Amino acid sequence: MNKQFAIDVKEGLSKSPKSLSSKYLYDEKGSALFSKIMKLPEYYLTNAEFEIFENKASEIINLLGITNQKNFDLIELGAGDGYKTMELLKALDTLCFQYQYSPIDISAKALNQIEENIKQQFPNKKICPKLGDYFHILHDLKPSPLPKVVLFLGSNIGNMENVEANFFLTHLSENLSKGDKLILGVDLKKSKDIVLPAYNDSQGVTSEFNLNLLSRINSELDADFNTDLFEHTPMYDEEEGVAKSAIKSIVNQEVEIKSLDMKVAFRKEEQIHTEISRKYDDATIQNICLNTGLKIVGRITDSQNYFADYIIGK
Ligand code: AVJ
Repeated sequence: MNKQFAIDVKEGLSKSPKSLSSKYLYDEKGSALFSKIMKLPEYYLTNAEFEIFENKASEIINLLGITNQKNFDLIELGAGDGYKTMELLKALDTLCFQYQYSPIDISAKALNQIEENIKQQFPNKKICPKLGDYFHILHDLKPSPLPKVVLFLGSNIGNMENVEANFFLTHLSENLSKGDKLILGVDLKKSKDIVLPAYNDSQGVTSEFNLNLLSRINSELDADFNTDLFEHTPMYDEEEGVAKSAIKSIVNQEVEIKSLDMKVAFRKEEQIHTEISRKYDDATIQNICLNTGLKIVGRITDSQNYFADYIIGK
């Protein structure tokens, strides 16, 4: 992982335009900052999806087409703190469903947190956390004879380009059986006035989150980025429905990355692209499902129509 980080940083800062993968935003500090982002008033995504799970869990459950006589596997990819999922678990329990919950995350800390939260809320629940990259762990899931419901929430898929998302769904589909379901939570295309502040909050948490990537390079790769000389730069292309974040150099400068044995020159205003957060509509979802063997079964939105959870079936 660390070696891969070094390789990717070297490559990303050598090319033009410069870029760094958004997956590297989530070191310990970055994960804590993301938790803080989810509580910001401007970051409407979390509340919108929470509202869906709080008020419409039974509609979602109906669309899954599973009876409460049968046991099933509930698998969550990139579970984070599991706080939205808890609402779904409550609803499933109320309706006497039997299932085994398997959160998958690359952060051991996140998994421990979920395990603790679940134990408190549901002392008798059997949970089966799996540590690792969910793309790889999907292979282990196939042998289970039980029906599967996979959760991929929070518009996490929005960090992928549409071709990557299509590739990801193809891989997921290969590890599902007929009748299995995916609950895909996505942020919907909407006006810039609402989207942009979500990535440019007034307290500067998102800025800190983005610039933390430079601090991470400083500490893990022995570099000398001065974060005061860089600026968080959020953008939203309303037509395309993509929010983009970059880190912009405020001045002409050179940065040394000792472990990589490299010096990187930045022109004033030059950007490092760090993240895309794609927004969706029915057509885009249909598009990323094309040729994957997966089909849209239903779609549940929050009261403001900001966010949707698509129920997708094999
Ligand atoms: C976790 C990928 C859904 O893109 O909205 C939040 C990450 N970045 N603020 C998103 C993020 C800046 C978030 N996802």
